[in-house]
Amino acid sequence: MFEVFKKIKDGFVNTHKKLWAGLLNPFRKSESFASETLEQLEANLYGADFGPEVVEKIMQQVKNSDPKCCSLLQVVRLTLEAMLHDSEGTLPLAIQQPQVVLLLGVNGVGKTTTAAKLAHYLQTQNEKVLLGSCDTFRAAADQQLKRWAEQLHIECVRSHQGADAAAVAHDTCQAGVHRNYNWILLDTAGRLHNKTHLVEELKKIIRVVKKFQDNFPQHKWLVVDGSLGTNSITQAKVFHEAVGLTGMIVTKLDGTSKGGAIVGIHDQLKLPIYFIGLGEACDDLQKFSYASYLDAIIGSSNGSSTC
Ligand SMILES: Nc1nc2c(ncn2[C@@H]2O[C@H](COP(=O)(O)OP(=O)(O)OP(=O)(O)O)[C@@H](O)[C@H]2O)c(=O)[nH]1
Ligand SMILES: [Mg+2]
Repeated sequence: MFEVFKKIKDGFVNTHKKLWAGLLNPFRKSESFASETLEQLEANLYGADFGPEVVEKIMQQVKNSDPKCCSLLQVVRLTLEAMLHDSEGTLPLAIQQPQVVLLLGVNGVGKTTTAAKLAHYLQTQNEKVLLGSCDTFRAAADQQLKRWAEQLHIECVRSHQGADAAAVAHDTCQAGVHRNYNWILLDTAGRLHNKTHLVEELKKIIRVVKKFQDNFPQHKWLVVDGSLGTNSITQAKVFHEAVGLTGMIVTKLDGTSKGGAIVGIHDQLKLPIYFIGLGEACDDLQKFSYASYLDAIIGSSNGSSTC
């Protein structure tokens, strides 16, 4: 447990620095918050990429709070806790029905790597996992997932370059259902959210998968590159409108100074965050816990209840 938190803390160290730079003793209660302190906090919040709406909400709370009762750090933490209380996705583990996950998102955000990491995570939870390589667009994509699957000893349904992605999704579900897999993870080709015909392809995959069972795919998760910060909100909205997303995975948060984007993205989309990616290795995927995230970027919650 300690190791897991260390990884999260290390991953968000730059966000932590960005958030508290130039703010002296943000954990101390005082007579009043100096105007320079408020200006610095606001600049830092923008720097850590919380996004304008979240910054506005935090600044409002700070201005409405009593500095004699609450330190700056406590107000920020409590405000973010309230915004994130419903942000954690819960995985339905150890259940009868196969769970189909469609991983989608724009090019290079980390879908294929995340499919492998997620498969590895589920294996550690004693779940039986099948991968489907529905990125038939690039030959290299299929090879990438094949390598991961071999390394992790996980079965992977594949086809050839140029094959119909929906047909691969179909074959994967067929194999998964007949052979009693618990999880069927479908990696898809990166596509720009504004390229309508590519988004149509995604809809076709969903239609085909639905034929197996009406509630397939139960999970349509957008993979978002966390290092791009709140810039990802626009693409996320387009995908959400097109396919009705059920959750998100935010990748590449290791080393980013834009870790505040997690709050900004969740605030705008209200989608649960299932996992965060903190590196390129198969065990660099962590279940999203808002408490651990806030511990990493702000500090422990000790004393916040006195506010
Ligand atoms: N540092 C870091 N790198 C990551 C993370 N997740 C993925 N990557 C790297 O990001 C690059 C792109 O990852 P892919 O998994 O190929 O991304 P993709 O979305 O499948 O890409 P396309 O299929 O081309 O759309 C690779 O070099 C990965 O190793 C992460 O959490 N942290
Ligand atoms: Mg890929």
